[in-house]
Amino acid sequence: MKNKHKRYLADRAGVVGVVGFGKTGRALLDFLLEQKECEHIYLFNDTPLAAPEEVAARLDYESRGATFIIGESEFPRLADAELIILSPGVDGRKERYDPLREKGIAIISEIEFAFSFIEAPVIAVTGTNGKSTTVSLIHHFLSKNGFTSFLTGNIGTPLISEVKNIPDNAVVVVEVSSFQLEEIADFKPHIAAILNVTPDHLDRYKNLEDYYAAKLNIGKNQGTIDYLILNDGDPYLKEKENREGASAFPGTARKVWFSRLQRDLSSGAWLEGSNIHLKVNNIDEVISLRENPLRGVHNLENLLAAAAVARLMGVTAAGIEKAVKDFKGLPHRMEFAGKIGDVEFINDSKATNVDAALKSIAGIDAPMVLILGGKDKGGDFTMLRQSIKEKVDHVLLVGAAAHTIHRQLAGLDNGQRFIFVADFAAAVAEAYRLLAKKGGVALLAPGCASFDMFKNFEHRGDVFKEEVRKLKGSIHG
Ligand code: UMA
Ligand code: ADP
Repeated sequence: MKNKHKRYLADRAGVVGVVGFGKTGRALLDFLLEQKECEHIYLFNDTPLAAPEEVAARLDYESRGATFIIGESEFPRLADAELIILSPGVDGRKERYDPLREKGIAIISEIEFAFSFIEAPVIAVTGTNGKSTTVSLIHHFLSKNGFTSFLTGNIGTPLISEVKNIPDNAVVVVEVSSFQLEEIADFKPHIAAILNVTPDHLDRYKNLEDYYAAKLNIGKNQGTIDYLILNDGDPYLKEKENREGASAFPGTARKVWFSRLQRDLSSGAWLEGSNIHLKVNNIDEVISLRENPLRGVHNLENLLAAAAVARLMGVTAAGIEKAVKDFKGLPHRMEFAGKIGDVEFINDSKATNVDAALKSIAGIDAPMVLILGGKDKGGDFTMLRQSIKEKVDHVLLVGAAAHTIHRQLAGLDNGQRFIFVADFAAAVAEAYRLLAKKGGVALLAPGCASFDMFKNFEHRGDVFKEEVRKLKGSIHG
C-alpha cells in the first residue's frame, strides 16, 4: 500500500470527518485509526445509534479515539474537518454541504479515498443492472488464470477495507454504484465498464440525466492507455455516442463496445451463436460459451463485458472458456429456488428495478406467474406492459407498491391477470395453485426495493426460498 495522493493523508492530515456508520463508515474508521496519520477523526451519523450492536461498536471506536457526532443538529461540527469522506448512502449534494465546500473542505467518496492508496490496476464496473454478476465473472476469470484478484466495492466489501492487503502486482475488481461515483476526483480505473443505464434510484436523483451523469463519471480520468467498455444495445449509451461522437463520454479511454444483438461490429465483442467474437487491438478471437451455466439473456451481456475485460487484462480465450464452465451464479439472481411437481420457482430478488424485472421475464420461456412489488423507487411499471401481455399468465402483487403497480398496469385484460397477495407465503401458494396443472415457472422479480417488508434483497430472497421449501414439505409430507 502506498500513499499516492498525499493530499488526502499527508504525514499530519489534520481533522477528518467520516459520514455514515454502516459498513463503509466502520471500514473507514478502522483504516484511519490504524494509520494514525490524522490529528482527529469525527464520525457523523444522522440517525441515533440505538441498536445494541451499534452502541457496542460506537464504544469500541470511541475507546480507540474517534469522536461521534450524531443527529442533524450536530452536523455543523463537521466544519472542523479538512477532509470529509462520505459513505455511498449519503448524498453529498444536499444543501447542508454547501457551506463546508465554500470553506474549502474536500468532500470525497470512499472509493476516491481508497483509490489514492492503490498502485495495482483497477477494473471498475458500473451500470444499473448486472454489476455484481459481471464483477464476479471478471474476478473468477482472473483468479482461475493465475491472477491475484480482489473483488470489492458495492458488492459488499468497501474498497478501503482491502487496500492494505493489495500488492502492486494484483488486480482490483471493484463494483461501483452511481452513489460512489458522485464524489470522485482522481479515481481512474484502467478498465471501466458501463453495462447499461436505465431508470433507477429516482428517490435520490432529481432526474434521469442526473443519475446517468453520475454513472458516466466512471471514465472521466481515464487516459488513452485505458479502456471503457460500453453496451451497444443500451439505447441511452448508443444514442449519446451517435449524437455526440468523441465527446459523448468523459475521459479519453479507448472505447470497446459489446453487443448481444448486433453481429460483426468493426471492433468490440459480439455474439455469434454460442460464441463470443472479440476484436480489439491485435486480438481477433472466438470464445466459446457452449458451457455457459447462467440463465437469462441479460447474462449474455454480462459475459460479453466480463470476457472482454479479462482478455484485455491478458487472460487467454482458452482460459476464459475453461473458467466459464464452473462459474456459480450468485444467489438471488435467477437462482433456482425449488421445484414442486412441474412448477419451478426462480428467485430473482435482486431484480430491484423495472428494467431488471423486464430482463428476467425475457429470460424465461414457459407459462409464467410473476411476483412483483415491494418498496417503490419511482419506477415506471408501464414498461412491463408488453412483456406481461406476451409472456406472463398471472401477476401476483405484494408489498407497499402493490397498488401503485396495479394502477400503472391496469387495463391489461381488464385486470384479470392481477392478484393481490398479503405476503410471500400467500404468493408462493397462489403461484403453485395457478401453475400446478399445466406446469411452468413462478418468478420472483419484484422490480422494487425490499425495505417495506425485509431487511434487504437477500432477506427477501431467503424468505421466498423458505416458503417454497415449506410448501413442498406440506405437499410431499
Ligand atoms: N446515513 C446518514 N446520513 C445520510 C444517509 C445515511 O447518516 O444522509 C447513515 C445511516 O444512518 C447509516 C449509514 O449512513 O448508519 C449507512 O451508510 P450506507 O447507506 O452508505 O451503507 P453501507 O453499510 O456503508 O453500505 C454501502 C452501500 N450502501 C448504499 O449504497 C446504500 C452498499 O451497497 C455497499 O455494499 C457497501 O457500502 C460497501 O461498499 C448496497 C446498495 O444498496 C448493497 N447499493 C445500491 C444498489 O446496489 O442499488 C447503490
Ligand atoms: P447489480 O449489482 O447491478 O444489481 P446483479 O448482477 O446483482 O446486478 O443483478 C441484479 C438483477 O438485475 C438480476 O437479478 C437480474 O434481474 C438483472 N440483471 C442482471 N444483469 C443484467 C443486465 N446485464 N441487464 C439488465 N438486467 C440485468
